[in-house]
Amino acid sequence: MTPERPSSTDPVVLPGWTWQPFLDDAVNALHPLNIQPYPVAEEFLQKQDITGSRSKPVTVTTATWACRTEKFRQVRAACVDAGAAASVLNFVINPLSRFDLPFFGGDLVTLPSGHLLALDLQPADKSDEQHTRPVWNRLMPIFERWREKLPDGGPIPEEAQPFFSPGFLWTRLPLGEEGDHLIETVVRPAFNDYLRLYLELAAEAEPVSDARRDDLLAGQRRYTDYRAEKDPARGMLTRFHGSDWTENYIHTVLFDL
Ligand code: DBV
Repeated sequence: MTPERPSSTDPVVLPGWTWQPFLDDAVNALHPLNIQPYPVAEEFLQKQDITGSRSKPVTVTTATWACRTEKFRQVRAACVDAGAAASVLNFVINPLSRFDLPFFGGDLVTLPSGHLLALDLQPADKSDEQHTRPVWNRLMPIFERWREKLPDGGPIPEEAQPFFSPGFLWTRLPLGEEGDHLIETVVRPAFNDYLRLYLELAAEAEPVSDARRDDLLAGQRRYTDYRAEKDPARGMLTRFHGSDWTENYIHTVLFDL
């Protein structure tokens, strides 16, 4: 059988998926960068299974869009569409450690209990001012503009703090019209503002020394190891696609540094 998406840069199109416009915005924003496919095994490019109960089966599709560019080691979007059961866009840009850049991290999650929305430019080393200050100076005004329009998402685990910037936009919204309206008028423009700033920072970034690169790489590894270990999607993905597939997906695609 010919796979539906032989390449990681082939479009992901999931009809009715909540986050399709966000993914389309992101892919369009990346297009000027001479994007190249990123190697992703076929079973992770697009995977379909049946979940739910025997009397109410639900089709679930998980698709991965990914690329690399001159300055990005890996850009990847994990796209989950299980209808009313779950809808997720988890989008991460992993810069090459040769450039002094944070990660772009977006976690847009719709569950039967509501929407969970996280956006940040996440530091590789939060204690390194040379790494954080130029980013935070430009991120904070954008953060301030959008966060006053959204309810606070509540506490996040203490152990996760080192991996977030002070510009971490984090909210929970109810399902229904009110939530949908905020997603369209606040979360989507915020997502695009964070991404625009990130791409500006990347465009300006110059290669660093080998010693500096090694420090940045060590920070990137701490971040990636944490994300792989604590991935909040592990339970959901295991229910949908099984444990072997999920562990391989987490370690060889989502957090593969
Ligand atoms: N999160 C991922 C990946 C996902 C994913 C790869 C492929 O890192 C989805 C999917 N996140 C996902 C799901 C949930 C969350 C929750 C399904 C709900 C889990 C559940 O309730 O069962 C932000 N995401 C969360 C939470 C936080 C984040 C703080 C709540 C954690 C919890 O309740 O335990 N994820 C976290 C984060 C980034 C991120 C800050 C980067 C901006 O990607």
